[in-house]
Amino acid sequence: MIPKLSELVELLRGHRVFIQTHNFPDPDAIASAFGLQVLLDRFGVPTVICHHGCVERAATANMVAEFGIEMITDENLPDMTPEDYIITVDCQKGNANIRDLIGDEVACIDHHPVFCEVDDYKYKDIRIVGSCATIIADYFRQYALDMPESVATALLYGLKCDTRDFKRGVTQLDVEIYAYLFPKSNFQQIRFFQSSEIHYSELNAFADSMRNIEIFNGVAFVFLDFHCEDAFIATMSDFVLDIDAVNFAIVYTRRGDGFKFSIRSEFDELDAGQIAFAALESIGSGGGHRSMAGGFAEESRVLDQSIDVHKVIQNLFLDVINKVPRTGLAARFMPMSEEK
Ligand SMILES: [Mn+2]
Repeated sequence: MIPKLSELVELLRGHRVFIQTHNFPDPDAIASAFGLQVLLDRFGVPTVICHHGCVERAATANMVAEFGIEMITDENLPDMTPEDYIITVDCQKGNANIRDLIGDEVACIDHHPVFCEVDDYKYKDIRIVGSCATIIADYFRQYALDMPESVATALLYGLKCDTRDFKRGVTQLDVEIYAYLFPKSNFQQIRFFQSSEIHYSELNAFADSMRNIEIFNGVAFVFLDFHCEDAFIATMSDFVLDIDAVNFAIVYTRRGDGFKFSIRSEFDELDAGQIAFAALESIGSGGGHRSMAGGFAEESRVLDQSIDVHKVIQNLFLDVINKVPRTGLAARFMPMSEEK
């Protein structure tokens, strides 16, 4: 059941409202927040977009600058109070990718599977579709509101990013929303954003990490042994999955007191979110979609198992993956194997 937008508007009216994206927001998160801000403004509900962490990619920063999207980082929000309302977009309260701010998370609009149940949202629209931008665009479509070109372009860019140009996690609604946004958006701008997704400064890192790739029966592990942004890990795991010998990609790097993971799967049967959840349960946390997921492992808990951290990580994932029953494409191209 899709909740009604009017319920959200009624809930928010008279309150100070913040739209919070996940930390280090990506194009889908920012486009969704921007679209929702414009939408709520139509109903006389002003909002402030906020987030923790910087905008990592030049492509994403270009989008923010082109459309004049105003976003405030949490350090610059000293006056938020517990009475203020927060709508989380492209993320859910309680997950590792969103900082818990002092305001009250009353609403959630997201497209990720639920791994951490929150029962006190007053408004919840969680639909498992290709992007959060799809859900925001669907509000405009359902209510037949006209959409500025900037919003359409941002939402379409978010949709293209999260589905990697319609290569993963695509649903019927995403296709309908593509057709809806297409005539309203500016493709030249999207092309400009899309052509800045890899930074020149990362080329060496790219080449070095490819030399460290290890593949076991279609499952690839790449450890990025240098400081890199979340967005770079995501780009790398997309890239590794494109290799013919790889059907499942696990890319990770050191972050704080542990390791940050980006995970990709090309077979529905090997659900990346479920596998990340199960593999990382004993050393941290993981979750996400069928085709893309993420996670975190605490180094101290990895070291509890062995000093060879990479072996621990590989074994945890391979143990889970090797037990997943295969029937469809995975059975043909990635049969069960004892080999490690
Ligand atoms: Mn998203």
